[in-house]
Amino acid sequence: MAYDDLRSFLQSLDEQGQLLRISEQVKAEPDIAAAANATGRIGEGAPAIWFDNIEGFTNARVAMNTIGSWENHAISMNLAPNTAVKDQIAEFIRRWDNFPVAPERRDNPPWAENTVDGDDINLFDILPLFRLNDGDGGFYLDKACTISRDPLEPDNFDKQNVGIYRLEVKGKRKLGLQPIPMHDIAIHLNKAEERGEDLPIAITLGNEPMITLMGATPLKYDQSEYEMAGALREKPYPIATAPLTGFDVPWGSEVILEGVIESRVREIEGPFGEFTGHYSGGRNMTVVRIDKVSYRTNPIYESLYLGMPWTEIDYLIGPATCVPLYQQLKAEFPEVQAVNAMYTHGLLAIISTKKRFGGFARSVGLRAMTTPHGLGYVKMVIMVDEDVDPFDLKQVMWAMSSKVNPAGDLVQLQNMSVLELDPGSSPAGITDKLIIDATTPVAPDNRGNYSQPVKDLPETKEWIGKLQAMIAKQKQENK
Ligand SMILES: [Mn+2]
Repeated sequence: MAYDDLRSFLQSLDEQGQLLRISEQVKAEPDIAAAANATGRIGEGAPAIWFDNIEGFTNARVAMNTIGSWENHAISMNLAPNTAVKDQIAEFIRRWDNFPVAPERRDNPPWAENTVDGDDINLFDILPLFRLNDGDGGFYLDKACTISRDPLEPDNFDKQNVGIYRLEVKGKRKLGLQPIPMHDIAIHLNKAEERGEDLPIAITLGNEPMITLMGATPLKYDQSEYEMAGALREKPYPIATAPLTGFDVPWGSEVILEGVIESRVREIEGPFGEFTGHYSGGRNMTVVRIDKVSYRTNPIYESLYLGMPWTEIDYLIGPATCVPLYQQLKAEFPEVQAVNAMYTHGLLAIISTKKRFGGFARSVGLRAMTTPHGLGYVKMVIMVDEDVDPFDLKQVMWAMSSKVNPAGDLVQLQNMSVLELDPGSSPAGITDKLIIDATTPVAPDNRGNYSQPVKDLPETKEWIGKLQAMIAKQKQENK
């Protein structure tokens, strides 16, 4: 069963023992963020956490860490909680091929229950805001979907974008928004600002998990996140029409904020503890004016703790980064076997491929750096042979240690693009990039003395089963 709203997802987490209700009274700061931070420090299988007894707030309900473990990621995809990571990614790839699935437009969205307009808007009345890290410059909405349209083609559904961008709450109806230049919203904003116009946006909070995953997935510019969400949940995605902008927004959201990014206005935003494990510092960012708010009665406020990896965001963007990179590479190079880009949003990617000819693996690594995601993220690529599993880091380290000769296996590209948040970039947003070719050279690349690889003996498989049975029997007898 696909989830139509956050509440049905929370119910499913609850039914499968993956939602922990914290009934003791907590302080909004620092308890909520500290507890969410702790979910990443208690080992695998951490649950979502729920707060409804928060000092100083009336009727506030907060959900954190909803996708913050492999179990919860599996449940978000309607898989059994114990589904192996590799199998979750394989299923992600399988469902991806159903794209596009047309959305289903519905009436009477639950968020239409309450509305506030213009100067009557006070976000602090509606959202129980709290800071995440002790060095943050303010309150952040970091798990909201922002919807925008191409100003030159407002009726083009495919170019309407759903993305997750960090939003600082700066006033009763004022936000700061970070549009990464490589992301689709920056293309929309650039087109609007070239014409001196504001860019209308709709921001949706408290969403079911699939549109959150799609908002974090680097799709192509004209691929609809709603049509991909339909493919991934194997059912048309329910959308509704936002009252002010007319944009398509999730039918089941808890809160919808509508307004504009003000044309050519920039203001200091930050600092904010980021996915890189470092604070971003204060930087000039866009300013958002909210003109209309629609919300469910007693909305559930969902947020995401972000800081030193791993945190919820690493689960959220792990498969969502691996799969589009794999699909985009595979379309041009069918030799590509697997992509592991789960480390720091794909600043490092590990790619396994068959080789058509000498130098081929390095070319695949270069192509990864010019995919939509690669432009802003893929800074280092480790290329491995087709029989090395990029998700098995022991095998990857074997390939690194035995297959690499720095004399010919490092390709360094100077002054390439990366997102400004990359702490090593200098100036911010510019970095050298590196391909480490840990594949076995093939002709005419006749370097090295690799001779014949040592393979497991044909009889080893049989002995694995035999030994396992004997060990189990021995354990049973020693009990
Ligand atoms: Mn998009």
